Parts: sequence; C-alpha cells; structure tokens
Amino acid sequence: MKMTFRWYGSKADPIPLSYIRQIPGMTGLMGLLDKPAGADWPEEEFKALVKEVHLAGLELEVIESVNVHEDIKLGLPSREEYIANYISTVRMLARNGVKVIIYNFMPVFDWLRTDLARIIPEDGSNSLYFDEKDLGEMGPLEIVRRTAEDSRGFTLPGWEPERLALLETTLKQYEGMTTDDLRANFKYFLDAVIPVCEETGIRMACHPDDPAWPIFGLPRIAHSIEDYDRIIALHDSPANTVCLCTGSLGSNPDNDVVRAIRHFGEMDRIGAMHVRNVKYLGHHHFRESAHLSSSGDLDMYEIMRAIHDTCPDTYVRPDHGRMIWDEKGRPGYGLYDRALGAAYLNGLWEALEKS
Ligand SMILES: [Mn+2]
Repeated sequence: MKMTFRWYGSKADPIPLSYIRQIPGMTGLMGLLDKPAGADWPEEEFKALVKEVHLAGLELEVIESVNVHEDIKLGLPSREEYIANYISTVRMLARNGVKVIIYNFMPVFDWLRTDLARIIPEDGSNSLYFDEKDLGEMGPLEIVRRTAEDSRGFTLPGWEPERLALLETTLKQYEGMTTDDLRANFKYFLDAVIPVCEETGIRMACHPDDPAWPIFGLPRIAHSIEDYDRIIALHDSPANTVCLCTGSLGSNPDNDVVRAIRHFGEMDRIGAMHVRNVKYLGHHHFRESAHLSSSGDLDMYEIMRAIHDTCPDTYVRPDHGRMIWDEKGRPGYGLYDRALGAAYLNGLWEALEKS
C-alpha cells in the first residue's frame, strides 16, 4: 500500500508540500495540472510539477482529474480531437513516471453536495453534506450557483468556470440519452485509450458517480458493483481499472463496499483507492464523517483488510476530510483531518501487517 495525498499544485493549494511530507508514512501525491477537460497537457509544465514534488521528497505516480471532455461522453464527432489529446496526455504522463490516471465518466456533474460546510453537531466541525430533499426545490443551475458561492473562492474539481458557463446547453444535449448510449460512448473512448495504456504501462482508474445514484434524470453508469463489471467488460484489460472510492460508492447503503474491494481486488482491477467514511442520515441523505469507523457507517477495518488481502500494492489516499481546528481550506481538502485520516489508516495497516 502506498499512502498518498491529493494536492492541487502550489498556485491553487494553500497546503505546502513540506507539510504533506511531514505526515507519517506519506509516500506521494495524487496530483494534477489545472487544465480544462479535453486539453493536451503541456509536457514542460508537467515536468516542472514532477521536479517540485520530487524535491519535496514525494512521488507523483498517480494523477487525478485528467477530465474527459463532454463531447466524448456525448459521442459527438468532435470527440476525435479530444480523444487524440487524451492519448497524447497519457503518453506524456507515462514518459514522466505516472502509473495511474484517475478519471470519471459522469455526465455534466462531477460530484454533488447540497452543503459544503454542514456543522456536525457532536463536535462543531463541518463537512460536506447531501440531502436529496434540498435538491427538490433547486434545479441544476441553482445548485451550481450555490456551490460556487460556497467554495470560498476555490474552483472545485468538476465545477470549473468554463464548464459551468455552458451548463444549460450541455444539459439539453443529454436529453434522451440512455445509459446504454452513454456506455457505447464510454466503450468508444476505452477502445481508443486502453491499448495506449497497455503499451505505456498506465492504468486508467474510473471513479464512481458521487452520490451513487442517478441525479437530474442524467444517465449515470458507475455506481454499483454491477456497473463496474459492465465497464470492465466494455474493454477487458488490466489497464481498465476502478478507482474504488469508498465514500462515493458507500454514499448508497445498498453498495457493499467491502465486497466491492474484494471482488475487483481479486480480479486485479483496482488501480487506486480513495478511503473515507460516510454517515447515513436517511434516504439519499448523508454527511462525510471523520475516517474512524465509529464516526460513520463504513467499517474501515474491514475496508483496509480487504485491500490488504486482495490488492496490497495499490495506492491509497485519505479522501475528503472535515474542516477542523478553524482551518479555512478548500472544502473537503483541508490538511488537518486528512492527515488524521492517513495516520488512522496507516495504524490499521500496521495492525493488519503484524496480525
Ligand atoms: Mn473519491
């Protein structure tokens, strides 16, 4: 297991790399370049990032959010150009030491919450929160406007301004699209990209829909074990893998997260893990909790044990954390609670190694 940390880069992330390096057991980052979906990532800029990360004593073997352009998901003729850019980026990242690319194939919305800083009554900290009832009164445009207002000036992943401006148009383009249509477009993408990944030693790791059910009538195809079996079957290859995010998949209590890890771990189809806990508050209603099992509804010991048994060499990162100790950070991505999460997960791991 390699313990890693998401980092947005020195311009966008207030957390210095030196602080991340000081978290016990931290080996590297899940990093990114801030580029619009569909861009061909510039090599010089990426090399500079790798150099900066290595100088801090950390690795950069996992890249997040090489975002898939909407035209690829929609299956428009213009997808050819964006797929070519994607392939070029895959080759460039492989040349520079990257092993895993985390991405998603969610139409329009990346992740969605109805409150980015809901106070947790027990201890006064706050965390990301979702209640489908709150969506009832709001359309997608209103949700996006509120999310932008709540994000304290940070651009949230998946909610970049250039995408939001087109939101109304994009929503119209998805009208009438079925899950089978979306899967066909996904297959077209994988058929083009996975052979290049096999050739260059990269593993693509698809992140689940978050929350793990359909929203706003949009087709969504990555929120259950069965969904992922189908995604793997679209182009069966060791390079076509899952980024198993326990909090995203686990937002739906119908998903047995431990079973999912064992299922895909035994198949060698887990490229990376996001590990966090979630507290169920009702139907389609949850908040993100501290990582500790007793703070939420997922069994973090069983999650780490499933990783230990079936994919012990995978990359793990603590996922979203709460805001604690008056930190004013990017929602979900503060330093303190994610550092506590990493320390706790490392503790579970040591116990598993020694027992
Ligand atoms: Mn995640």
